[in-house]
Amino acid sequence: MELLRRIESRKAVVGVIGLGYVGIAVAAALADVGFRVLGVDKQVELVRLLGAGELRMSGVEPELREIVARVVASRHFAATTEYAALVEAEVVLVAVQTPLTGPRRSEFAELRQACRELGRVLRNGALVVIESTVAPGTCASVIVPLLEQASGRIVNDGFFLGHCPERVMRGRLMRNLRELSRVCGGTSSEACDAMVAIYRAIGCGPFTKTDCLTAELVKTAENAYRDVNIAFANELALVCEAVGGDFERVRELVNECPGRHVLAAGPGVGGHCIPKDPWLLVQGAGVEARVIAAARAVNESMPGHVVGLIANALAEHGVTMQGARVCVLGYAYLENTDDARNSPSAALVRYLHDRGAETVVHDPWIPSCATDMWEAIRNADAVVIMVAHDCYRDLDPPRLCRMLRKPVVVDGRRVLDSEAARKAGLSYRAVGFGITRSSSS
Ligand code: SAJ
Repeated sequence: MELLRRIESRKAVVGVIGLGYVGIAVAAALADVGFRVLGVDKQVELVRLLGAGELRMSGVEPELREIVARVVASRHFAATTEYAALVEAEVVLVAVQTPLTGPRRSEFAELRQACRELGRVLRNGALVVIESTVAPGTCASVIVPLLEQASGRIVNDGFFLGHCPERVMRGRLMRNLRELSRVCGGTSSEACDAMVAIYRAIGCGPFTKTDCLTAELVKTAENAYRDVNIAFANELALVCEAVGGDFERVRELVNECPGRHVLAAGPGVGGHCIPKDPWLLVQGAGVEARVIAAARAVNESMPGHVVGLIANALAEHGVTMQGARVCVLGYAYLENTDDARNSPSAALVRYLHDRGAETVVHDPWIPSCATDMWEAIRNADAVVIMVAHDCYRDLDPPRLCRMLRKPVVVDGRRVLDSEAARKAGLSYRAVGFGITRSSSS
C-alpha cells in the first residue's frame, strides 16, 4: 500500500480538523516527528495565534507550548480556516467536539459538517481517522455515507475510514499521546495498518486493530465506566457523611483489598467527556440505561449536596444563605487547567444565587477569576474548595480563620487537613467527612 509506505517514511501529508486541545496535541506531535501537518479550524483568532506559533490554551501542559512554537518555526505545521488546504492531505484526523445537543443525545452536527467539507476536497485514496468520541454505529451510519456523498467515492476504494478515539487528558496531553494504548478501528485491514503506522510514529502503543464499531464501543464504555465508578465513590461518601465515617480513610482501606479501586468522591463531575460519553454509549441502542442514568443523577446531584454542607455550616454560626457571601475556590472542571466546560462550580454558583447568597469566584487559571485569592476570601461568610488546584493546597487554616467573616470551610476535594482545620477553629465540612465522627476513628 503506497499510503502505508508514505506514512512510514513520514512523507505523507497529514491534515487535522479541529484544533482544540485534542487536535493541536496530535498535530504538534506528528509535525514534531517530521510530518508536514495542516491544521484546520473555523476559529479565526485561534488560527492566527497558531500561525505565530502561540497556543491560546492556559493551564499546565508540559511540552506542548514549546513543540507548537518549534513546528511552526520549522514550517512542519501550519494552521488555516480553509478546508481547501486539505486537498493534498493523505491522512486526515478529525478531532471536533461531539457535545450533547438533546438531554441525552448528540446529533454530531459539528462532525457532520466537518465530514461534508472534507469530502468535497478529499484526496483520492486518503485515510480519514475520526478521533472524536461518537456513539456506536456512527461511523457506519453517518460518517461513511457523508464522506461518500461529498466525495463521490466509495469507502475502501476511493478513501479509507478509521476510528481511533482520543485518550488525552488536560495536563498530560503529550504524555498520554506517547504512552497510552490506542484502539484502531478501521473499515478495512489496510485502513488499520495505515492508522497503526501513523500513531506508532508518535506513541509506544500498544495499538489494537479492530473494526469501527468496537472502537466506538470501547471509547464510550471506558468513559461510562469512569462516570459510574465516580458515582459509586460519591454515594459511598454520602453514606460516610451520614453515619459519621471518613470516606478518604474508608476508600484507602477498601483499595487495599485486591480487585477494588474506589475513585475519589468530589463536588461533581465536569468536562466534556465524562458527563456526555455515557449517553453516547447507549444512544440508539434501544437499551434502558438504568445504571448509567442512576450514576449520572448521583454525580449531577453533588454540587447541590455541597450547597447543603455550606448551609449546614453557616447555620452553626447563625447565618442563613440569604445574603451570605460565599467564596468559591476553583471554577475549572479539573485541577490545574483552564477548562470550565460542564464545571460543577457553575452549577454550585447557580444554586447559591438561587438561595440568595452572593458569590466571589477565584480560579488562578481562568483570567476572569484570576484575582488575588486572599482578597476573594477576605470577609466571606464561607469558603468552598471546588477544584484541587495546587495553590489551594497551601491554604493556611489559621489565616483562613482570621480572614473569613465566619470560620466556615467546605472542602469539596479534601485538599485541607481536617484536623488542622478544626484545630484552627474552622467549622470544617467536606464531601464524605462525617462531622459526628469521633476523633479516634
Ligand atoms: N472526578 C472525580 N473523581 C475521580 C475522577 C474524576 O470527581 O475520581 C471528576 C473530576 O474532578 C472532573 C471529572 O470527574 O470534574 C472528569 O475528570 P477526569 O479525570 O475523568 O478527566 P477528563 O474529563 O479529562 O477525562 C479524561 C478522559 N479521557 C478521555 O476521554 C480521553 C477519561 O476517560 C480518562 O479516564 C481521564 O481523562 C484520565 O484520567 O485520563
